[in-house]
Amino acid sequence: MFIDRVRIKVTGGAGGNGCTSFLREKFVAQGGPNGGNGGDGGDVYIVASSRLGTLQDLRYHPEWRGNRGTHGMGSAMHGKCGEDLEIPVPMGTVIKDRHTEEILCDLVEDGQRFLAGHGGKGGGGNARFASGKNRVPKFHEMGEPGQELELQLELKLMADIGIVGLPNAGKSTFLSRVSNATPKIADYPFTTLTPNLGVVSLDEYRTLVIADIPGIIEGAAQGKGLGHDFLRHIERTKVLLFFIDPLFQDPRETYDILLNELLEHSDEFKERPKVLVFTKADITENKEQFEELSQEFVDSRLISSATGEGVSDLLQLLWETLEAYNRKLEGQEPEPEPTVEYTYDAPFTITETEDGFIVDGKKVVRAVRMTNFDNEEGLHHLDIVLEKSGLYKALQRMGAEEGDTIVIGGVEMEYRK
Ligand SMILES: Nc1nc2c(ncn2[C@@H]2O[C@H](COP(=O)(O)OP(=O)(O)OP(=O)(O)O)[C@@H](O)[C@H]2O)c(=O)[nH]1
Ligand SMILES: [Mg+2]
Repeated sequence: MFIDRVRIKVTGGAGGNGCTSFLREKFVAQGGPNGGNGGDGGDVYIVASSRLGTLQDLRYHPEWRGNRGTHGMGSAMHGKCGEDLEIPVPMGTVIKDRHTEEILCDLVEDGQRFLAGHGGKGGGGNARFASGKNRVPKFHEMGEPGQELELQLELKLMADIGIVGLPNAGKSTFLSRVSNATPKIADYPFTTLTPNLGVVSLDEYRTLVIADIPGIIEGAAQGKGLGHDFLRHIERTKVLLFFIDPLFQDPRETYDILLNELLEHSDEFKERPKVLVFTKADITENKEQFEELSQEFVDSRLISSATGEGVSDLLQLLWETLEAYNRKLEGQEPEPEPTVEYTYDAPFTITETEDGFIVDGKKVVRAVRMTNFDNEEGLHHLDIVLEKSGLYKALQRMGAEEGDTIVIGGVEMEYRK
């Protein structure tokens, strides 16, 4: 199976800054605060689209930044929110955290969305902070920076059809005949060492993706030969295509071995539609044997990749089998969640360091990032927010001392009791 893999960095749009301003009118000596709020930054979504087939485009565009909100202005004018941004990816894209490798989302359906970069909140203007205690606040909040995520996107190209057979059955030869793939072919076992994928065009509108894996031998499910590692690759294929060279050994025995190994690997293979094909029809003995075998295996086929005999009929049969199976699956699959959100919502976490503490947590980090540190009143406001969040109490319990360094959202502060 081929894996397409790219790394991208997504940053939500930054919120706009709030504004500090006061009403100025004739005959009014000092008017009230009227600074507007900044607009929220736009979110960034990763969206599955049936129009895309690979992750190639993202290779040339690894950084995505959301639209920022505009700043608030005087006369209580609020900033505009940034518009959301969409990153299109093919269906089947798995989104992982680049550092922890945790799977955050599996985008399966057309239009399914993953919120990868929350936009930052717009900062409050000074009008918002007017209260009985402080009628003329002379500070505003800064816009919150957007959430940043470094992601790894992986696309497993899923094959519709998986070919299983003993070594030398003629799997790779078939794939090279019907598709664009160019696997290695030779008359010794285990010519194929890694899976090959080929795309077969039946006509303008119908394509099949076929996977050819290394030959399977008896005991493969326990790790014999090479096939074992690759059984999991055909787990995700929808139709199993058995290839048997009748000349090699008793075909009934071969069929039992192949089926057994599959079932030992996973029960799921039981329900999977299977197509049985005898190969190398151009060899006279094979043709003779098939006359007898076809009585026993009534739905089996005989083909020759050398002469092309039976090949297009087989492709047609594979197409029909696949379509029937897809129809059956459609009735069974539950609707996926339309949007999955990445959240980091613990109130806060505190990690002790050599000279103090590192604090993480959405609310407190946001409050710090939105503070204008040049403004005395702004600092006082932050102090109140942190106090209310319970952070100071928690730090106290953890034994914080006067002068300790507290790092919140990358900003260093000194702890005072
Ligand atoms: N006469 C004849 N020989 C064939 C045909 N298909 C494949 N062969 C030969 O059979 C041998 C094995 O073919 P491969 O396609 O490499 O077989 P495979 O199943 O991929 O084998 P592994 O990769 O080792 O599992 C080669 O020598 C092919 O030329 C056919 O239709 N007719
Ligand atoms: Mg091969």
